[in-house]
Amino acid sequence: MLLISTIALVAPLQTVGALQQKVRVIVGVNSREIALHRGKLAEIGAIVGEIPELGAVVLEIPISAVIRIRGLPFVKYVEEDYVIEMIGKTSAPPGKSRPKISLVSYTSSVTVEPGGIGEVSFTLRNSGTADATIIVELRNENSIAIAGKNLVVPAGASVTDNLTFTAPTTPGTYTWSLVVVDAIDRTTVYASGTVTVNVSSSSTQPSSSPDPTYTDTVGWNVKMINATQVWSTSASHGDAAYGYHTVVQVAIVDTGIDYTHRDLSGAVVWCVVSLNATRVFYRGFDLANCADPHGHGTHVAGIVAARLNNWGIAGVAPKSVLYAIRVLDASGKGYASDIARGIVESVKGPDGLVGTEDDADVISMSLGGASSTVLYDAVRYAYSNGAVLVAAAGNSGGSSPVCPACYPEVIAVGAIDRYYAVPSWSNRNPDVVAPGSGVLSTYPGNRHVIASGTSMACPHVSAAVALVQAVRLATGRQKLAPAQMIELIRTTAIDLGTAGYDALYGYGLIDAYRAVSESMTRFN
Ligand SMILES: [Ca+2]
Ligand SMILES: [Ca+2]
Repeated sequence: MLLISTIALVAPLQTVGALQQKVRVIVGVNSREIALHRGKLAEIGAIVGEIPELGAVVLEIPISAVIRIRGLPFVKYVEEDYVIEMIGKTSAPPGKSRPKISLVSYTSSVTVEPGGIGEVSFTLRNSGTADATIIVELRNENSIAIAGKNLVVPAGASVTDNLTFTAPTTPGTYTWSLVVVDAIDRTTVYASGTVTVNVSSSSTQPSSSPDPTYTDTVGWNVKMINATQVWSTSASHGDAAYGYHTVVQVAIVDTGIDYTHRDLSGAVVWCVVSLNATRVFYRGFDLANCADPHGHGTHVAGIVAARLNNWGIAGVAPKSVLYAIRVLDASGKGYASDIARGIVESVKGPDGLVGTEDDADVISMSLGGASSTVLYDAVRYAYSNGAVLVAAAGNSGGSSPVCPACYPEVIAVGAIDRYYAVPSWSNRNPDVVAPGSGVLSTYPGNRHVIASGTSMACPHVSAAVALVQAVRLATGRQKLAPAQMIELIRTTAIDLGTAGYDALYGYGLIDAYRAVSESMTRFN
């Protein structure tokens, strides 16, 4: 990343030719005074684009002019308009050595109410010479993991922990198993034991089964975050239980969306294009402008909104309404100025005005890069105007989320796989985690493909936010403000890994059902 400060420092050492090289910068001025300063800026370089709401002017100038721009009294900041990328697919982590793990003791019998929360505790011992990264799973009679936890057991040490699970809603005696597998090579089973789960009713709980009306494939990822439990409230909440409400819209800020995909039929209602440092710009209802030449945005969109249409798959909020905000080009890249403008346009919505019902309620960003002033200004603009921002934590395995997930106003989402393990590439210290490894979703050309990345985790949270807002509105409540939503999403997550917040899982796995139900009891 070429920083402006670096250019300014090295510039005197460059040849005259290098000083004439053009650089694209964003110049920040008071948003009310753009018209006043435009002329002065145009004397120094070519104005490429503007984001008036943020007081941002995109300029192409010779490198030698950076210092001159900096010296202007009305200039608040100057920064390079650098490239931000989609957070795409990555390969699986390499294999590891296999330590010696044994299950010393565990809860072999547990009694729980239908749909209630049960607990199984266990003690593991590692008698090998290397630390062990393992997964402990509680599997049901069909060998499907009901609960799981990623643990490190140091060499020569014992670890005691527990798993909590949601019991079946049908009373009866179930024979489940507690299984300890290697976190990397899951075919390696270190230990296992039988757990008898007695489900006996003393009260009736709402059904947690997926909607029986439809035959769409409901992926493990959708079930894992308890979205189907939200759908099962449709008898009382109507289509809001599927994420639909007339004034709830989710902006997918990405490579575009294949709006012609049969599984996204009718989902996309509006389009913004901001590409090539805002030089290519469109806002309107001609959705063809927002077609997806890459595939990434279509995959993300399907995780949110793939339709319940008895075909293909179902997304987390399968009746939600999308805005296609195309800010990344066919190679999955865009400039900070493009993304900032895309965010601003999402907030304003089709009517071009902030604070109206068509403003995007959720801004889903499966993209990231270094921090920038214009990007953070756009994030704060959205946040202060009521939009909930959600972003991918990043796929570099770094110790903190990339930007915009790096900002406190944005929910940073890390990935877990179907075994509740955090892939090595998922950036640490997210707010929450969501399914992001091996996720089936929509792909251009009426196809469905499996993809991995925190890009795939992010839209699960975006959709859950849409479910919360839609159900709140459908039940006569106000939408939650962004700060309230961040608090809700964090505190209703299923705690995984070390108790409380930890670097791997953040506050834990997003739980759409708990978020929706607690939003009703905790907020007016
Ligand atoms: Ca479908
Ligand atoms: Ca509006």
